[in-house]
Amino acid sequence: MLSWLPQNVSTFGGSVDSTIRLIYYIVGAWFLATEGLLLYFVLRYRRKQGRRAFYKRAETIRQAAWVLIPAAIVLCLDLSIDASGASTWRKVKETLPSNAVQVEVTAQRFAWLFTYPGPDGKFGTPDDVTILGELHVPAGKPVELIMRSRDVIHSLFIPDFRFRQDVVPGRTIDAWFEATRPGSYELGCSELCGDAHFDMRGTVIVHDAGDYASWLRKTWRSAPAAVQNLSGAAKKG
Ligand SMILES: [Cu+2]
Repeated sequence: MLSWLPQNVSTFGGSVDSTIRLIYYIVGAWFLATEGLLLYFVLRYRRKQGRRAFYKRAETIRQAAWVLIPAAIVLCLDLSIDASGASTWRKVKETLPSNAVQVEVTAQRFAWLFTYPGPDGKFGTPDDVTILGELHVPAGKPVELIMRSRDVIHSLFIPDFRFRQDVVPGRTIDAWFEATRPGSYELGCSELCGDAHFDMRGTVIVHDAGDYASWLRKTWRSAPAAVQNLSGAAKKG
């Protein structure tokens, strides 16, 4: 029924999907019930010779129950959606795994820059490596993104991971995900940020653990040239 959702390749994607599914079925069932009833009443009580419309107040408990009981059911279903959403929210947004691979994310009009700490493991040192539009991560390991914006609000969106996080100028925002399967996945900006907003499209490349280590080594070796080329390319955009 929900086959239009993209594939799920993250550890928390299943929880996000189950909340989406819950909303979908609850709202869907009420939509069918209320529209069906509306259609029935429209036909059943249509205009007829000799029958006049009249206004009826719900003065007895029995009459008021027609409104109060459905309202109570809607409230209970709302609370169950809230409960499901809150536990997913806590997992995705309020906990940060401690052993995560860290990558700095810089958003600017109109590019994503991904910075790796280099062999010394520290950010802000000369051996940092910055890559334009390509986020490389290992599979099966939590990845922490340390996110900043240079200009306006952007939003990093990776549909296959059920990952989306706004990046707000003046703030550093931490977010995380853990990809379950190696492969190449689309990322984009989901906050309209200017006339070349569509250019903020990129790729997440999920390596298996061994591949990721060798990719890192290769990237560090060729780093200085790569960084210069990439920061030049980013400025042009
Ligand atoms: Cu943007």
